[in-house]
Amino acid sequence: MEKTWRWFGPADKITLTMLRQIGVEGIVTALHHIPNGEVWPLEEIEKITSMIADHGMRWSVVESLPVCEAIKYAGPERDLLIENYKVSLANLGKAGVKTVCYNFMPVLDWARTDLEYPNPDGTSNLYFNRAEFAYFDIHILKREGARADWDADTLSRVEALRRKMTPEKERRLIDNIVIKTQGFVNGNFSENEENPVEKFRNLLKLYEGIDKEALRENLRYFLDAIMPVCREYGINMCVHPDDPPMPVFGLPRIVTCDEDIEWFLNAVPAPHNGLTFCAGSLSAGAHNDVTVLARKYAERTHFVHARICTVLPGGDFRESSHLDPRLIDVVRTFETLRPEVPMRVDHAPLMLGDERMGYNAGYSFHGRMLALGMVSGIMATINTEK
Ligand code: DNO
Repeated sequence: MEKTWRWFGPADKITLTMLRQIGVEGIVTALHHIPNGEVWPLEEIEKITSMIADHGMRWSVVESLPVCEAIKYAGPERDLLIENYKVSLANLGKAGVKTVCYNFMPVLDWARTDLEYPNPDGTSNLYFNRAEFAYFDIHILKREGARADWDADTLSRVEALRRKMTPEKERRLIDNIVIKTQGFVNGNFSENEENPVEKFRNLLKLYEGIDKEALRENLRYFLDAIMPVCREYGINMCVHPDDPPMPVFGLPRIVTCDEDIEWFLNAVPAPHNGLTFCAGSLSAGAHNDVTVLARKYAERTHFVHARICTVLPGGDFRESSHLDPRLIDVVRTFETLRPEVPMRVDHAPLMLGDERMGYNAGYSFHGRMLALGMVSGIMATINTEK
């Protein structure tokens, strides 16, 4: 696999010069300054491709070319937005950037409750506390019918939490779930959102009456519309699985399990319609065996996110080591079947001063560098075994 790294553009504190020194071959990035739904102009794309080329690397993957909410819930402006999306894809194709990651998750791009959960060794990681997440749903968002969506065990943990909750802890939860995890990747929220909870409620309202079937049909509609452009320019689209791979806030989900992936790949059977195999997102659901899924869907996997989660009793989950044997198996599968697939590490720990640098949540420098070293070691070992 090609060793890539998610870089957040010229304003990223982690520079291309640094990345070249640590063995990165390809860059994963986006035109973060262009609002969701607007066309990505060819000149803007080319500025980035040549900046990366000047540093001895290539722009391997777009992550993400965002799909606007109106495409997901089939709002009146969806055809216009899809036309814009097609122009952006064509421009990317002309500039030679041919792997495009996106997701089709309503409202939320990914979810964590804790961004600096302490590890025994003094590092920290992202963490998903199911009870805190349910607390946010029931007591902060006050979503109608929320309580009925949670099991008895989680509800009793929520009750225990409620007794010791403080306004400060509530603020931190809102900040983690809505601002810090979404602000840098999801055009719906900005870092200085005045009333994030109200905004969140309004976004949820857009999906009233949209069930899983409707969401699936809207995804099929979107893919049918863009596939001709993908064929013309040789672009591989790679949907990112839902993170976490289970229902949240009563919203329909799209890529959470084997059955979903099978539906998705068969709905539009073109080779350009493929997956971002994010072992991390899929492994956060105890129902998924990532090694089995990796093997089954290797042929339609155009991009790999190398990380893995451990599900704990009660449904919490944490990011596991990049040397977890399940991740080694996933890497082995892709090394054998698709050697040219770009791979990036993801959600590494904060360590050795990362915590003071203000990096985007999950995107530390030292932690990711160590993780890349680990995954590179796995790849080199597998190569010598061939
Ligand atoms: C979080 C990421 C996601 C991912 C998007 C892809 O760290 O895995 O933000 O990039 O969902 O569209």
